Amino acid sequence: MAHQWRGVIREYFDRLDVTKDTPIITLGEGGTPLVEAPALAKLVGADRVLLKVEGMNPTGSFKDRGMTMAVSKAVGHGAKAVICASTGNTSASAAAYAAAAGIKSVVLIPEGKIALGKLSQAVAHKAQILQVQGNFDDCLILARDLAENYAVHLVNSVNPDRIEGQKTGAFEVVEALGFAPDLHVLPVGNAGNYSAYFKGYLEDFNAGTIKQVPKMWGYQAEGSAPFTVGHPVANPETIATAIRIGNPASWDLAQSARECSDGRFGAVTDAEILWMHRFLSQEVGVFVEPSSATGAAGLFKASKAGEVPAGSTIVVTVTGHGLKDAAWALKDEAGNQIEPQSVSKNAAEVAERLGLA
Ligand code: AN7
Repeated sequence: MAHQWRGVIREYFDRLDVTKDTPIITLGEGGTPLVEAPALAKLVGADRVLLKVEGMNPTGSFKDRGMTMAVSKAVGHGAKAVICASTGNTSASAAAYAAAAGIKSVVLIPEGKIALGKLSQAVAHKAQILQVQGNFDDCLILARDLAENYAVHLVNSVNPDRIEGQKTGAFEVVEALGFAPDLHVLPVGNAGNYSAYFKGYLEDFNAGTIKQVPKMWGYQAEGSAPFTVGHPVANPETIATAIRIGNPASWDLAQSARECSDGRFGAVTDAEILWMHRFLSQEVGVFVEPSSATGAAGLFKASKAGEVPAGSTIVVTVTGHGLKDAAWALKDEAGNQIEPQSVSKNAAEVAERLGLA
């Protein structure tokens, strides 16, 4: 019988901050595919580009790697409720893991700014959901305040258990490739995942498993790019709602990861994000949410500036599933709604319409 993946805590038990007494709340997260993307490699002039497809996690995003840790530890501490601020994916994940643990979840979301797929998940898993009249950064301040003063356990990535779980993404990349990539590229919001991958690679480096840590390249949306402007942004704006974050919670961790890895931060426009979102669907066969295309869009932008080293092996984390925010796929390049044509049941007519006749 094929080996059943047991979730990141059991698979990486010795490399995580857990003990035999930690209850393990898992939905089988991790073990996601590293998919060869020759069309993207050709586009950017690299030897190999591989996508770490995090949409294959149980709730459809990378957040599950951190949430299994955060909720397991919360339950271990006796928590009866967890709370998070979220642009959508964290709330979907927190709600699902809280359901699995038999505890309550509270989610604070920016009013009107989360994708429908993600909201439906939080509702389905019976989270207590409040839309806050403010943006994500306001929601996080509120969540921290409530967790400090009331009996709810914070599961945002300011909780180190989240970063700890998410570092397993790097372990899996190294195991799948047998070495570290030259570059690791990913979208950045709070910069928790960027920091987590670096931590994972650094641990592999310190263990002697890899000879060097990849250069970490993180990309934000231009209207929401505190790392490229060098300070928090008060009113972040982008169609990539998952990364509509002006004051990244992991600012210091991310800056040190960038320095230690000789990496970079950059920004791309919403148009560049949507172009890459379509390219990944149409040319690579991987359907991601727009925010998740931000890393690949940044890589393409860098390649046009001649900044992608020839012969390199590049891993790009695509963070969330396309069905999370499906409305974008149903628009054409001009922004018009796409609707399948209606036809009769006559084969000759259908063939004609398809251009087969
Ligand atoms: C698809 O769900 O912050 O840089 O509240 O959903 O670790 O914040 C989501 C972030 C990238 C950015 N891609 O990761 C939330 C939230 C997707 C995301 C990011 C998010 P970080």
